[in-house]
Amino acid sequence: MNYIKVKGLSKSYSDIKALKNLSIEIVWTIIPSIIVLLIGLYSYNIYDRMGGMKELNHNHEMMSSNTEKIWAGISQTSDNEIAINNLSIEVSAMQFAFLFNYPKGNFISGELHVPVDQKVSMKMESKDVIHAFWVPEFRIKQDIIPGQPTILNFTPTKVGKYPIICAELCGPYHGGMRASIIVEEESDYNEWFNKNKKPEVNL
Ligand SMILES: [Cu+2]
Repeated sequence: MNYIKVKGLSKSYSDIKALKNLSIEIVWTIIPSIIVLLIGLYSYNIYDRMGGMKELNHNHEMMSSNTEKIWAGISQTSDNEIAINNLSIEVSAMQFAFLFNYPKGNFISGELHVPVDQKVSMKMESKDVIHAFWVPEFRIKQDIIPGQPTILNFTPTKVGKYPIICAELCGPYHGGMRASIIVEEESDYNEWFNKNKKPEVNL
């Protein structure tokens, strides 16, 4: 019964004249090719504007050690840029959470707060297995690897709360490894920052 059905189907397909029409084949090949090419060029341009094509610098002032090798990242920031715009955050990933360390405020947060329209520089490292920092709304994703810091820089442009999702299968509770990024007006961010910041302890 099934055999007859399949046979009948293949026969009706071979009868379709369009499959033998060269001009239609050319049109439906060229149009998607052009669309794909344009999407590719557009994406390349955005990735370039984000700094994705910049070479990774191996001695980064933001980092604790000058000789630390940065393995991957989107948008390397020059040391100058960091000096001017110093919103640097250290991200630790572990099974099954993200932690955001604000070295300037000497505190750690489970929520990532950033001011709108300011470039954020994040250095990320995993405490155990490979995780991935993904903010679907921002279209950014970067792996977080144990022992090999990666960099992710971005400039949020819209106030709001967005999900951060681990995009690398990292264990049984991987699906629950989520956090939030809160993009807020600079005054709100400063208020939050000042409320959380701790004085440096001199030992
Ligand atoms: Cu994970």
